[in-house]
Amino acid sequence: MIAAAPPPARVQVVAREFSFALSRTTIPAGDAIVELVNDGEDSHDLRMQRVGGARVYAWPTVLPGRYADRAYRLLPGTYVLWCSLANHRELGMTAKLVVRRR
Ligand SMILES: [Cu+2]
Repeated sequence: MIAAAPPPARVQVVAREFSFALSRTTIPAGDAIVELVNDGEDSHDLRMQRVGGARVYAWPTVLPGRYADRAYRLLPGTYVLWCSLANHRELGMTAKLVVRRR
């Protein structure tokens, strides 16, 4: 018998000038759908990296009023999020997401 995989965790990252607001700051490890929503007036993107990890997860640049979903399988850890456009990160577009063990 094959156990059903748990449904993916979901988190929404709302971008504005100049901040990110997360719908949840902790999700379980495994499959996750992270949705970047641009609620601002400028374009924004999203980059995410696990502390101690090498991979940088990337979302495309999203225009105002648009969104982009990406599905990834995430290991437990603390992830740093930021916008890579212009100097948005320095202006405050950074956040943390904790992925905990199931
Ligand atoms: Cu930005």
